Amino acid sequence: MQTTLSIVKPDGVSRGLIGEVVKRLEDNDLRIAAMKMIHMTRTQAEGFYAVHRERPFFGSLTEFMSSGPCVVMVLEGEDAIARYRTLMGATNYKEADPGTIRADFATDIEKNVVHGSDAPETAAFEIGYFFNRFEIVG
Ligand code: IDP
Ligand code: MG
Repeated sequence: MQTTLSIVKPDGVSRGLIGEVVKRLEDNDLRIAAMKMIHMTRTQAEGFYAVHRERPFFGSLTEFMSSGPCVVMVLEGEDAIARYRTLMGATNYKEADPGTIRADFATDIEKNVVHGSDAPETAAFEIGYFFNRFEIVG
C-alpha cells in the first residue's frame, strides 16, 4: 500500500471540477484517506513548491496556487503514486494521454487542474505539509 498527495488546484476548484476529479479517483480504487479545502498563502505555496524555487515559473506558479482555494487529499492504494500520475496525465496537457484529467480539462501548462506526488519521499513531505496523523483515516 502506498499513499500520495492529490491537489485539485485553484483552476479546478473555480471551474467546478472537484467532483469530476473525485469520481475518477473513486472509479480507479484510489481511496480518499483525508480531504480538506484550503486557501494557501503565497508563503505556504512557496514552501510546498520549494523544490522548484530556481525554476523560471516559480513566481507565477506560487501566485496561481495561492490565488484561490484548493482541495487537498491523501490517496491510498496499491502503487497509488504511479497510478494517480497516470490518471493525471503529463504536466503539459498538450502531451497528456487522451482520457487523462489534464488532457480532458487543463487549459495551460501551469493551470493543469491537479497535483500529484512523484515519489515516496515527496509524498511523505507533501502529506505532512498539509495533514497531521489524526486527519488521515486508516
Ligand atoms: P507535475 O505537477 O506534473 O509534477 P512539475 O514539473 O512538478 O509537474 O511542476 C509543478 C507545476 O508547475 C506543474 O504542475 C505546473 O502547474 C507548473 N509548471 C511546470 N512546468 C511549467 C512550465 O514550463 N511553465 C509554467 N508552469 C509550469
Ligand atoms: Mg511535480
